[in-house]
Amino acid sequence: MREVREDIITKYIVMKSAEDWVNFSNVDVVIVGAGPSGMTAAKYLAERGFKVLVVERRLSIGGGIGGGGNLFHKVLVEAPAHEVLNDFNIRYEEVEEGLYVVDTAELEVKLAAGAIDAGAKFLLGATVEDVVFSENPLRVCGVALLWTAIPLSGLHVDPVFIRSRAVVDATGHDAEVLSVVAKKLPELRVVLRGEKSAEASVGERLIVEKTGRVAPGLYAIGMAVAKLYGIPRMGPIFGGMLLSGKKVAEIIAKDLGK
Ligand code: 48H
Repeated sequence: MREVREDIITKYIVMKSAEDWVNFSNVDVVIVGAGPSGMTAAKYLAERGFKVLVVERRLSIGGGIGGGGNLFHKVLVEAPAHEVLNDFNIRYEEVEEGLYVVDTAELEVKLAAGAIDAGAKFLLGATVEDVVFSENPLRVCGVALLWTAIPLSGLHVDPVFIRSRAVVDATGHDAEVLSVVAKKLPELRVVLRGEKSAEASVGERLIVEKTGRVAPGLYAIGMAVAKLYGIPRMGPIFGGMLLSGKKVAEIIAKDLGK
């Protein structure tokens, strides 16, 4: 095997990471959260030629996919969201007409692979804790982030910033980006109504319907949409998450002119 000195290992890890940080300090779209909706949006946006950064708090991808339903390793997907599965080359079994069962491990790794192959960049272990905004014109134009280990440590450390033309809240049930904006930028009039108890088909339909722009530069997808508009939860059926991610890519493409 080729020999390598320890300092050389350090040098290239730090140098190449820093190159990525410089390159991704200014992007077209920041997607906060690498769950099903965020990774779906990342692929379709990157395919359209946008520079896309996915920021994920954990060291793993998938968000709520891995937990399946009560840790059973399958989720359901309903038509027409199987078309998204086809785009990502994810296998499924049709158990009833228009109703499909998907393996969670395959779903999460192939959503990530699809997004990465399309050109999206993933930054793991980083937490978005605030947004960047401009007053004139009034809009969200980036995020503030910290390595996740920092908030966990309780140390007082200032964040670094990423500028972007669009920020997508794909943080799931907690809608963390929308929550910060609701609290700190009242002029953007973001009010979170809170997610409702389960009514699966209604939740699935409304999440896709309501996916879109929340304020200039700010978009919501997936369960963050449920939290924002008071939409029912749906349990381990993921068609709405996939279609929400796909829809926001179309909306952002229109807004940003591609
Ligand atoms: C960086 C963050 C931050 C932050 C959170 O929860 P997710 O899987 O989100 P969705 O909306 O794509 O999918 C929801 C689905 O998994 C689900 O929970 C369903 C369908 N529930 C139905 C029901 O009835 O319960 O992923 C969100 C991701 C996670 O990986 C978080 O770690 C990450 O976002 N995240 N990343 N900065 N501030 N907050």
